[in-house]
Amino acid sequence: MLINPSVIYTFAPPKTKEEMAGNITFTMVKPEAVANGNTGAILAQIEAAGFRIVAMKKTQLTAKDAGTFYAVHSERPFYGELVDYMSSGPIVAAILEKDNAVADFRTLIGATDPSEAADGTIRKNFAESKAKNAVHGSDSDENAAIEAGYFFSGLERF
Ligand code: IDP
Ligand code: MG
Repeated sequence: MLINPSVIYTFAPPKTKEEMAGNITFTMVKPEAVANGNTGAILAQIEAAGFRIVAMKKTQLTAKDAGTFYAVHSERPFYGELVDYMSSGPIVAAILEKDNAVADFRTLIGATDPSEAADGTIRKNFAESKAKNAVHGSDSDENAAIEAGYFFSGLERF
């Protein structure tokens, strides 16, 4: 595409039509699942369920990063434990695309507490505990867009 001088360009990440339609969600494979060698099996289950990986990276959160990401939980009693845990080792972050992505991904991962998660869900298969529960999944289209933007620029989305 040629640069059009009559258009004002910004560096805001461009939204794909799938994002505009709310068809993305954001996930992390959490530290214990990465450390236990379950990243590949979890990603395979995600792809087998029909999600397309739009962006992905392995990184490690600082306590500040984790605190910002989970700021909505800052008044909860488990916040300190959550921040320590989520910054304790590498995670794998990804943007996922599918029709009805947020709700379908929540179904795929299962309940927060793996003892309450349905059979076959990712948390039932891989989580260690309510805190170390293998994966994150966005809880709304709005938060999916915010979380995806926290980790990935427009240049990292394909
Ligand atoms: P979610 O991940 O299923 O959306 P949230 O209630 O949003 O669950 O909590 C965020 C994360 O905080 C959970 O995935 C889990 O890692 C941790 N967490 C939630 N509740 C507890 C708890 O009661 N004890 C310890 N950790 C918790
Ligand atoms: Mg949540």
